Amino acid sequence: MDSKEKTIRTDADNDHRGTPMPTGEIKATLERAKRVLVVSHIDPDGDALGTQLAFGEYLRSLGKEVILARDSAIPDKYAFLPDVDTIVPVSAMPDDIGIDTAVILECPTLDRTGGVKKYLSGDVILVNIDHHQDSASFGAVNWINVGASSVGEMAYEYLTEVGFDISRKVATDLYTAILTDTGRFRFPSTTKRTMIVAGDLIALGADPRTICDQVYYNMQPTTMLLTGRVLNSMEYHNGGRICLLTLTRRMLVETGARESESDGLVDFTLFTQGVVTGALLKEIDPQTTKVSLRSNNGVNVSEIAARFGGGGHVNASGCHVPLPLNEAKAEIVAALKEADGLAS
Ligand SMILES: [Mn+2]
Repeated sequence: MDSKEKTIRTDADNDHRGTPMPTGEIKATLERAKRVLVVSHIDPDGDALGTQLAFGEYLRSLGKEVILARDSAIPDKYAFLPDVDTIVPVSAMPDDIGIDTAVILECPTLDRTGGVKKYLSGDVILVNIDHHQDSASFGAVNWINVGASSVGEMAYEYLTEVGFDISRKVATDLYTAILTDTGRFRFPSTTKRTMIVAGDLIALGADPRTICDQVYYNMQPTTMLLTGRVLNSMEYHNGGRICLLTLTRRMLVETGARESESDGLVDFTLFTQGVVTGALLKEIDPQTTKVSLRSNNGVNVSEIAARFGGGGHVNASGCHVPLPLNEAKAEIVAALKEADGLAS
């Protein structure tokens, strides 16, 4: 799930919806454990990695054997997190890892752990910590707080409650988790409590300038060149209410950027006054166009994505359209115009 999709949560003033923190239950379960696996979701983000590292430190402080596992690669922008390379790819793990307990962070279902799921069956006791609305209670212990900005914020509440001594390193992990999952303290999930926690983490040694720069303002030259090319493709339609961006194969070749370097570019479609819906069209091959859709009003872009076999959320969705770029663009503009007319 990309970060934008988290904006769909509402009622963010309520800090503690969902189940109350089962502090004693989590603590007792982890204290009984010998060997603990800590895992988060595929394609990990800052919240996944930061909170995973923080839990690793906490469990080691309890004298536990700890395995931090991941399904997918760690994005370059999180390489600065201390000891992030101790999170082991599942491809490098043996068949039997001898765990008795697992902490699963921000996974609505076990499938979200990707290849790590194979270790999460049998007698393994599962501790499920999440803040997603649709989270299933698959654990022996479940703590779901859909009002929390991030599992990083939840982890802070738990770790302080149990008296864990948060080091500068763990403060950096948790601050990164909260910063990124709130879209730099921007999404509606950002509460007064979120800011207090972030402030506490700064007091414990997290450096807001360095962390923000590492994550957001430390791009590869190829990424910046690609960003420039894609922004140069900007088009407005429907009297400036629809904004389109286009990414061609040629732009990738000419800038030397990988496709993954276009992550987040779709956000630019909503940065113009008066724009209510946006789309980024990516040429996958001569007959296929990948479309990312965004809206910031009543337009439900997931309905448009569903027409092309895709899906997502009301304000952030995606699909693959089996048409060349220009034909896909015409279809998407028509669909967005129609939806905007119905919504307004
Ligand atoms: Mn999260």
